[in-house]
Amino acid sequence: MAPASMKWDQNSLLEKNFIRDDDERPKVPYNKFSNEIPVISLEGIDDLERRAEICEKIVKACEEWGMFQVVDHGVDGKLLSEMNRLSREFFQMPEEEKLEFDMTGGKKGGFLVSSHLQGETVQNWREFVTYFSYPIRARDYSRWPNKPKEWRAVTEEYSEMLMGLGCKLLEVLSEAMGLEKDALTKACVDMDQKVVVNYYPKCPQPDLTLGLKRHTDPGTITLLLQDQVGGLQATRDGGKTWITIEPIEGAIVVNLGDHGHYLSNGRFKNADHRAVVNSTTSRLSVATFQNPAPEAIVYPLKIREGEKSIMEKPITFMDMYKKKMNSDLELARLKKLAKDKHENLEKLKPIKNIFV
Ligand SMILES: O=C(O)CCC(=O)C(=O)O
Repeated sequence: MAPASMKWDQNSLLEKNFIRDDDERPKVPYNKFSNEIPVISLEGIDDLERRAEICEKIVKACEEWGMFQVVDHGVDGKLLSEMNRLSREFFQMPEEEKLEFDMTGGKKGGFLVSSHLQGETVQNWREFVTYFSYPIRARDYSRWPNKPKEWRAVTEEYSEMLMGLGCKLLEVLSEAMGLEKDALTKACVDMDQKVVVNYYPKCPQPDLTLGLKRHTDPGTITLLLQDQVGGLQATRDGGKTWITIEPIEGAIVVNLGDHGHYLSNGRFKNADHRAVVNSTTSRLSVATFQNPAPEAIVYPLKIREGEKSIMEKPITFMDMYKKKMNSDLELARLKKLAKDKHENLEKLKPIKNIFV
């Protein structure tokens, strides 16, 4: 049977389990775009002189936001449109067909509604489908959707092109740190890639909820393809203010994750972001996460003069990931506890008044 939340109710009021606390609710509209995140052309990146210019822009963006957009990136525009088109088709399939790829119960890849994090107290307004594409030897095609018909061929090509682009960008960042070109990819040991296709249905009360709550990505670098609707937001002051990233046809949004942040000893930011929804139209995004192998050691590759390491000691990526997930869940649990306590005290107020 379909999970109850699959029946996205787009007309009536939002169910309680999607309602965020006031401090998390979006205040900046999904379509009020900012141009603060730089758009960088990669045209001529292999040409020495042009490379220096491009590197400078990328480094500045990583130091300020951990986020930028790339155009002229070498990934065929037709492939991007196909990826968008087929992804939309996937989500438009009837529930039963999507649920053929159901990922509940700890399966590695497939289709899921809302948040898959156990213990998550408020649900995200989204569905997604995910598959693990690298290393190739670990691919489990039984967990990859094979519908729509062309999906598998297109997603394979897409994964390969994005792996190439991700590695190219990591070369630039390695050079900027004064290291060998392949330093960051080597630190990943054997780079993993996971693709998550997000679908955010139309929402009756978008001001009360989020498509995807505020987070930083755990991995090295993420490449995001978004449609032209808008909804990706970023903050660099701990969530006090937010901007909405402008969707640009054919562009890919790049953001650094925690692993990239630690390897650079905090010089490059791990982009703090979220997705908001709207009541007019559904939205689609495809996030390609380039992650280190689970056993890769996380520790700064370069500590500049006068700096201290931002990490106490080296840990594996798997341990880093577990720690992050546990602390996110713990934070959500504590927040809920505090909220419940407050609500119970509020309920008690009229009773107290009887005795005064
Ligand atoms: O949909 C978006 O714009 C953001 C997606 C994202 O942050 C994610 O999948 O981790």
